[in-house]
Amino acid sequence: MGHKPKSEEKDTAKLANSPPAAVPRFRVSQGGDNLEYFIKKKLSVWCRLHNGVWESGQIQSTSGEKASVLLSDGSVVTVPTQELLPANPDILEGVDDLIQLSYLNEPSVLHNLHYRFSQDILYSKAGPVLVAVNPFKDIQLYGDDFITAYRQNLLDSPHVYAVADAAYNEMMTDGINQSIIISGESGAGKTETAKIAMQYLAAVVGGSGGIESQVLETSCILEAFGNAKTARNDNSSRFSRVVQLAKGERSYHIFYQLCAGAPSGLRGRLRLKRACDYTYLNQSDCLVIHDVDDAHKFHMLMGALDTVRICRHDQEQVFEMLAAVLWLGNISFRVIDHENHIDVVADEAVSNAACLIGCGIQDLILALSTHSIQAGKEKVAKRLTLRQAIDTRDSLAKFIYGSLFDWLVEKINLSLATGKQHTGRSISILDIYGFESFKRNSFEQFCINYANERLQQHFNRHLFKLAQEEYELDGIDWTKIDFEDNQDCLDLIEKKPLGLISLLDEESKFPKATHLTFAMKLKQHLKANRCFKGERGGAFSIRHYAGEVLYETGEFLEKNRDALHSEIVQLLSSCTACQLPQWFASVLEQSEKLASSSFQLRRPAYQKQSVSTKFKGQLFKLMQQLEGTTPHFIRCIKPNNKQIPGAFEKDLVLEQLRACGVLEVVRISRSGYPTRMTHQEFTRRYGFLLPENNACQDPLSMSVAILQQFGILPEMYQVGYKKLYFRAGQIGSLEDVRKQVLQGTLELQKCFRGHRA
Ligand code: AD9
Ligand code: MG
Repeated sequence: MGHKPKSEEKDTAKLANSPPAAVPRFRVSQGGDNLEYFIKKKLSVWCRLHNGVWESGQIQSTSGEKASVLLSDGSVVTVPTQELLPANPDILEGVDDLIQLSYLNEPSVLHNLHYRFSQDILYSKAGPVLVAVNPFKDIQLYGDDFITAYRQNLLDSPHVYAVADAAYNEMMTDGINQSIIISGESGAGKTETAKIAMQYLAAVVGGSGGIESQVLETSCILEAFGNAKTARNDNSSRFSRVVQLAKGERSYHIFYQLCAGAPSGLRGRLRLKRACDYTYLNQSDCLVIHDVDDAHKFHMLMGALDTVRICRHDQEQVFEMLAAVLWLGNISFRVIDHENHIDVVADEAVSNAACLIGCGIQDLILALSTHSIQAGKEKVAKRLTLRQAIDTRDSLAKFIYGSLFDWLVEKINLSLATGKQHTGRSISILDIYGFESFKRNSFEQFCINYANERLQQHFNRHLFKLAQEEYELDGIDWTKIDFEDNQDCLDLIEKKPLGLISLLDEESKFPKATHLTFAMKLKQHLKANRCFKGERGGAFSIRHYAGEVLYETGEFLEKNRDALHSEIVQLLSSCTACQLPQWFASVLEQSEKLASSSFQLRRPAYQKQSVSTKFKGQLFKLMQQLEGTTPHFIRCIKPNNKQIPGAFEKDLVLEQLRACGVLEVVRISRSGYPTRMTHQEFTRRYGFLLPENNACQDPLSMSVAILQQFGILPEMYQVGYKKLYFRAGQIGSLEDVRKQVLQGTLELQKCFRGHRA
């Protein structure tokens, strides 16, 4: 039975709200505070220097509030004592799981990851979370031998394979769907990690008829269509970058691959030119990626499309749509009056685009230059201004590309599903963009951070559930510890009718609205929420779980509207020559119908949902799917911004550990009982410290005897059926006594007198 001091419940609850300091409360240090204990024992500490960097060292002396510390490089510094934190004993150097550390302060966590990284150990655990640090070089950690070793439990060090294996086993034994949720910032290694997990799963389920290679080939296809070169990653997973690029970045790989690698027959049919001839591609002065052969990649892609059984006819249609997008980008406009109204320049760009989409040239010209509005019973065509025409053209291009991507994913899924025996169980791998905070943040960052906020809630709730379940199973009375839920922030964004998205939608529909009226509206309605702050110049900030982010409202309204005129949708549905445009239009119409019926509103035909509302809907759907799964979390960390091997920038890593919730996991563990040991393990290690007559008891009673003998404060531990649970830091001090006794510097008798005092 659980050994329970009387006042325990109250104490636990109280302590939970203010996590105990990560310094030993061991009574050996009686008569002095904890720092004195550290000084007396000349224990290692972390010492924060002027530049904010933590260095390890040994306290030499103190005077008042200052301590002089001998650093590992031999120099001695004098720092305020509040700049010191306890360091972990040597036996804990480079542990597999950060939670095993006696002191879970930031420098200790960082040091542990760095220590491992410097030995090419990329993976560590933070409790149930796998932390992966990107090496930016090939490390021999993957492939068949490793897969077999993890499959047969010959290896148990943290690895993506171990996570995938756990997911697979749980799916098979519990029959519950699984998910592997991978997050981290751009270039941190999410997509590579997802591929490594897929590689493992494909190998494990392989043998059932070629599915292995098919699954792996899909990532080649999805990468070609979904990835692009950015400033931070040559192979970044991106969305919506068809029409506008920053200098030095590229659009989706597939465009360059097509231009470079299409065989001559196909080139002719697509009226294809070189990448540098297309405005959508040449605007950023970046057409090639170092060490990448686009033509070769195109041939690989065609092979992959064959492998996943996309028929040649469909492949041809895909390429037609890609070429149509490129030609759309070359369509130009001529201003014809001083109100900036335009005509479409009738050149090869329009005729080629029309031909590839499968509509009449005049129909395309009309759709790009006019917009009909209802005037009484009549429809009147109104000429577009230059800005409107460019927006219309670009949204058509984006719409075609976006729909093409969706279509392709659906096709691949169908193809993989045909002819396979279905167990109805699945493992989903989610490669999701991490939290972002730049100098200037706009609508995209808002959407990304909103998604991360939702996932963080999922993460927190799951983590707490896990921790609690374990305590309860072991008979521990564990008063729920308080944790900072981010519901307030989600309410700020999602609530109807007065949440950020609703207000944004409302303002987006209002023709005279500007970013300033939008900012005013936000201030007016949201100022009561503690996560919101109206800022100057039409900006606002949100207090996210990972930090405060300042958003500029500048392009929020335009980006949220992303309007597609009804003319364009009609044009696409009238394309009888090709199947894809019609399919795109019909999907849009259906989703609009669904949206209007679910809101029980009658909307005018084809009025698209706003981007943020659509995003919210997709996020809800995703969360719903995830709720039904057992999640496994992988947090990817980028050790430097230059994509170079070996460099580990502590500040950068620390920032990410905070942003992706790893430090939060650590914090949560600190407020609970992070150190666990079975009674057997505990008595084996510390049993010899007891007087002999105690030694014959059962392990549980012996554990209790040891704890009492050493006067460990009752609020610092709990006794379960199987295990002992310690607050952070407790084992460190027991370890210290053990070491001293073993070294003969502390006599057993003295040690007891000291403890019983
Ligand atoms: V983005 O948000 O899509 O821009 P990711 O997906 O997080 O980003 P990605 O997986 O593409 O990053 O990794 C970036 C680069 O890091 C890769 O191209 C590799 O060169 C490198 N990388 C990542 N993980 C590993 C690894 N386990 N081993 C070796 C790696 N190199
Ligand atoms: Mg990626």
